[in-house]
Amino acid sequence: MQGYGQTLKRPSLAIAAIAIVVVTALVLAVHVRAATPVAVGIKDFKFSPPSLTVPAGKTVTWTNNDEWRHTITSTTGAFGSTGLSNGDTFAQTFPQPGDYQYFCSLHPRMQAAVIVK
Ligand SMILES: [Cu+2]
Repeated sequence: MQGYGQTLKRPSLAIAAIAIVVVTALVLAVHVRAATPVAVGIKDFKFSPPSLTVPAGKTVTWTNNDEWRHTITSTTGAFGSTGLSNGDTFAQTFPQPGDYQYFCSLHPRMQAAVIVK
């Protein structure tokens, strides 16, 4: 009789364990998607990615990974950073949809865009 009881318990424990794993995976997947950083890197005199599309309301963070100072300067003057040294970051929130072109004021050939949908 004892053995019979154990065979009944084991499948329900296995199902519970699988359910916990599945729910945890789903929660993590949703969390990772929501927390996906909207980031632009600066390296070798380039913004990467050169064109970034984000939903309205997102905050984009730039990080200077270069040995040279760079700025994030809007072509319309809508936003702009000071000179960023290696490791410095600059964050800008984009509440309104639009095509936001920017460049580096120290190296004007460095050009990129944030497209807000
Ligand atoms: Cu620059």
